[in-house]
Amino acid sequence: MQKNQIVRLAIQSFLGLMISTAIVQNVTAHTVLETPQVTELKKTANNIVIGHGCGESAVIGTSIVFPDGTDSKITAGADPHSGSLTDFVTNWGNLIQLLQNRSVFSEQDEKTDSNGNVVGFWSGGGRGVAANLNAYIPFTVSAAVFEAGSCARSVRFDVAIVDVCKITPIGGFADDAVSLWTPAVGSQYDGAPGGHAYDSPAFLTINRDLENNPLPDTCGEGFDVFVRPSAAQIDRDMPIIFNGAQVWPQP
Ligand SMILES: [Cu+2]
Repeated sequence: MQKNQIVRLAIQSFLGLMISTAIVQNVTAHTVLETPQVTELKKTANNIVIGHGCGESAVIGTSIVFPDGTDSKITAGADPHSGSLTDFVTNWGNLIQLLQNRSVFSEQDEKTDSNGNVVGFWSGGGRGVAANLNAYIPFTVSAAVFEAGSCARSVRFDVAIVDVCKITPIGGFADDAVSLWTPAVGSQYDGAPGGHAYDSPAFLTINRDLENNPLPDTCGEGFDVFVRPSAAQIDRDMPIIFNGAQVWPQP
């Protein structure tokens, strides 16, 4: 009898905890990748998941920047890595491809670097995403190949995303104008320390295929690699250019 009561109380408090956790998650569902972890040597379909509006304001567009690997900040294990990203991933340039889909926004395009490699994309226009709803922006990630001789067991990329609710100049960024899901690397899109989601980029982690591309014996456990875009790259690649003109932020 006493034991039954204890069990019932335990179940009740567990359910209570689950409900309160669900409420908290609902409020803080930031914009992320639907599939934040993928495996080397496999092409994967993915989505940017727009998590909520800018406060009560509808999202009218979104702009995404992946680290280009050229001037990115690379950390190997706990140590800064001064060498190239190709020491760990041999083919990072141009693995991202935007999939056309006008169900969320009416316009979209990729962003490319001077070599024509896709470094991000944007989507915007139309009636927008209601502030209380989620939306998917689909894209693919082609098969990444880990450098066989490296000790990297995973590479995590910080993905900088800005959800736009009002078109303003950079100086007009406020909580009802933009949601900044960016790494704080000193770009104009950092936002303010302590602000909503400050320094909370989305992540794309590529895990090494340890069966088909095992770590060299000398590696032991191996290490994780972290790649953040540079401030210069975010400043260059975040603006939305439409028909040759910058439409966001207002120049
Ligand atoms: Cu949020």
